[in-house]
Parts: sequence; C-alpha cells; structure tokens
Amino acid sequence: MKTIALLGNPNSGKTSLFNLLTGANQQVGNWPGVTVERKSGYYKKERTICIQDLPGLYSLSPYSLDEQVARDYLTQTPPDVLINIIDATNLERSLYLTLQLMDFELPMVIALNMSDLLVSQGKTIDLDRLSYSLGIPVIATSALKNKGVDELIKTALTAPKAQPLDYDHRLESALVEIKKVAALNHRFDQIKLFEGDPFLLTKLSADQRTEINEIVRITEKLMNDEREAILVNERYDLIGQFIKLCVTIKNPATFNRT
Ligand code: GDP
Ligand code: K
Ligand code: MG
Repeated sequence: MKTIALLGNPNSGKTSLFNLLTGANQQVGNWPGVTVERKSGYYKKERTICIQDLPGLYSLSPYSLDEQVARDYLTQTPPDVLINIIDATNLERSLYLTLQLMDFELPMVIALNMSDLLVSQGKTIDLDRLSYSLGIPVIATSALKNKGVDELIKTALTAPKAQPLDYDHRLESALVEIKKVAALNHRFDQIKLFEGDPFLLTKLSADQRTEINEIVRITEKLMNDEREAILVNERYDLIGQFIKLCVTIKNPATFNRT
C-alpha cells in the first residue's frame, strides 16, 4: 500500500483531481481532534494506492487550523509521495508554497494544473526548465479535461525526494547553528525556528530559545533585514529567477490580433 497526498493552494484543482483519481470510492471524516474535513480514497485504476486530500494552503504558518493539520500530517505521518498541485496561471504564488513543501524532503511530483488555460493567456511554461530548476518532475495536467492524470500517478510512484534549494550563505549558516541547538532534523523546522514560529518555540527550553534568538539577531544584522522578511525575500528571489527562465508570454499586441 502506498499513500499519495495531494497538496496545493486553494482553487488549484485539488478536489477536481481527487475526484478524477478516486471516482466513487471516497471516505470522508475529520482529522483527529479538529473539525477540518479529511478525505481519502483509492486510485480507481490501482487499489493499492491510497490518495489523501489535504486542506488547501496558502503557506505553512501555524496560524490556521488547515495549515496546522497539514504540518502535523507531513511531519508525524508522512505520505510516501506528495503531489504538489500548482495553478499554472498563478505560478508565483504556487511556487512559494512549493519551496516550503520541498523543505520536508519527501518524494514530490508537481502537477502543473489548469495547463489548458495557458494558450488563451498567450503563455508558455517550459516544463523541462521548471523541472530542472526545482529538481522535481513536472507533469502538465488539466483536471477539467482529464489530461495528464495517469502520467502524473505513474511519475509519482518513482519520484525522487525533494532536495531543498540553497538560500543566501549567511542564512544557511544560521540554519546549521539552529540545527545544533535545537536538534531538530527537518529543514522545515529549522527554518520555522529562524522565522520565530511560536508553535515550535514553545517546544524548546528557555536556554535553547535564548541561543536561537542570538543566532537570529546576528543574521538579521548581517543581512540587514528582519527574520521573517529574510525568508520571504530569499524565496521570492528564487521564484523570480525560475519564472524568468521558464515562462514566455507572447507580445500582448501580437496576441490580441490572432
Ligand atoms: P480546490 O480548491 O483546489 O479543491 O480546487 P477545485 O477542484 O475545487 O477547482 C477550483 C475550480 O477550478 C473549479 O471551478 C474547477 O472546475 C476548476 N478547475 C480545476 N482544475 C482545472 C483545470 O485543470 N482546468 C480548468 N480550466 N479548470 C479547472
Ligand atoms: K474550492
Ligand atoms: Mg477542494
């Protein structure tokens, strides 16, 4: 039995894809202890594959119940593979969540969904370049038109573990130091501690918190910015480079005439 989890921003097409994959055999319940809906089902073409639908996410801060459910699931009962559903018409926002999901270092494939809408927007996304930039397989899909879905599952079953991308060396050094202090193995947790995540900080001793605050204070000084902004800027810098490399937009004037 293999478990594949579907993750993505709200309105990326998660439910549409889940319904296509599972057909009629779905179980709906709640996540333990909370009123967030939990849906799972078997892949209709292969009953040994369990598909888990997760709540739609904008990011992975601990401030909403949906985000907390997703974080707990990814760290405590990780699936075998993540299918990260990206709205091809909203690449920047989707890649922000993607960079966060990569920090869990789980096998991942990207479904570039809504790909049927790109033509009418005069946009082309180079799948090979996007895949190469992220180190993750990318499959163009349309949950609306049932395109690319079987290839997506096939690719998911052999997907490699996501390798987090390197940020500025000063930030990377701080993350190494935080790892030594907190003894937390997930890069996701190290980054969250750097950002000052209240949920994780309460799990540490007062001494550990003091040491981490000192590491952060020095890095803020070196990078001349505040802890959360440092991460936001690092992520958007990378995303900007990827978009420049992968997205082509036809000259709008030419496009309107055709
Ligand atoms: P969720 O919020 O991620 O669960 O997204 P939904 O599955 O509810 O989809 C949001 C909207 O996008 C719905 O109106 C879907 O019909 C539509 N949709 C989903 N996938 C596609 C797609 O690949 N192409 C197009 N054009 N529309 C899609
Ligand atoms: K929706
Ligand atoms: Mg949904």
